[in-house]
Amino acid sequence: MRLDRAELRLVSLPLLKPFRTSFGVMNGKTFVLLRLFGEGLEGVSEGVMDVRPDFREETTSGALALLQETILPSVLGQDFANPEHLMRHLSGIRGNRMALASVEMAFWDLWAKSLGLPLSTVLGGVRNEVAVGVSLGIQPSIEATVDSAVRHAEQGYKRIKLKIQPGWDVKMVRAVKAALGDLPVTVDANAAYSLGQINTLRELDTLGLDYIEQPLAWDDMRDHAKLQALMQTPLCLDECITSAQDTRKALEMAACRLINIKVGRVGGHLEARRIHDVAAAFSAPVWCGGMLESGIGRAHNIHLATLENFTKPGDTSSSSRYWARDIVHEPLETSGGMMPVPGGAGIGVTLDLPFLDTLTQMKVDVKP
Ligand code: OSB
Ligand code: MG
Repeated sequence: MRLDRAELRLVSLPLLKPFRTSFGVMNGKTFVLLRLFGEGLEGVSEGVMDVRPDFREETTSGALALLQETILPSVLGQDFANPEHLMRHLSGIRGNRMALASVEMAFWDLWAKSLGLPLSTVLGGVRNEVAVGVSLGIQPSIEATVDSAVRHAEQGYKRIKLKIQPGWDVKMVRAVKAALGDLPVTVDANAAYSLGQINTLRELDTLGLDYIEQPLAWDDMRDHAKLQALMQTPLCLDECITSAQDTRKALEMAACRLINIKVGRVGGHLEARRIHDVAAAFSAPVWCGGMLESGIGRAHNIHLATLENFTKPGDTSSSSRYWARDIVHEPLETSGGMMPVPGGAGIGVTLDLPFLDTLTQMKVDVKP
């Protein structure tokens, strides 16, 4: 597959409702959209870096510059036999896995289209729909949280994940658990606690949660290992994991018992699949996380989640939860807690270009 040219955009899509986590409030999603052209076809990806480096360290502005000035010029005009070949070519680039994932994922879409196959098939997926849960942001009150959790449970979501932070945890989680009965409930702290708050963490341990996601610092596996040794409830790492090597180390030191895989966080589908394989070798389940993606990133996530060891419900819930109108034509909607894998070649969704143009803050064409 020869890569002819690329188009980079910075896109802003307003959320229907603000999404609050321990690190801040999001009123919309501003993301890097990459269109990669070759052999008369087009592959598309969505970056998961944020405007502020408050989840991990990469930013939209930093990634745009790196993609435009360094990564894209080094691959355009070149021929790559497959995604492995492309990533070997880029292997000298340290870190910056969100920026690398943008190119890698757009290439997979392009390559799957050239083969005339759905991305899930090319990745080795084993199902045509994936189980999903929902991630609920921090609400103004416990009543509002219980209400929202019950409404989403009624829609069939297979697990409810609650965002927590110090002062918004045990009491709220207890109320939601009481309202939901047997439905799996999890919490995600986005790194808001430290071992100094062990008393609260021990209380969370008594609530029958399915797992606790990233309670401690974004870059600290060691303290997670200390905490896991004190807790019955499995820990799940998100921010800490950017590679298969990270995954091996985390599971070897028992810093967690399962992994949230976000393809955009770990450098693309190849690395996501390696993480999936390493976790399987440790008998650790994985599930597919989300970063409030538009239909492009969401479609990539859904295809990835068809791999065998994605045995826990993911975060790729219906697009209509997030957006009044998505940037792709095809609806990505769940029914009974299942998200169908978009059919057709590649990621199986197509850009609504006139609508996308109205959301585009910046656009640049990159040529060899
Ligand atoms: O930690 O999983 C996270 C959203 C933005 C940034 C980080 C996270 C999240 C979510 C929402 O939990 C997942 C989604 O609905 O896409
Ligand atoms: Mg998380």
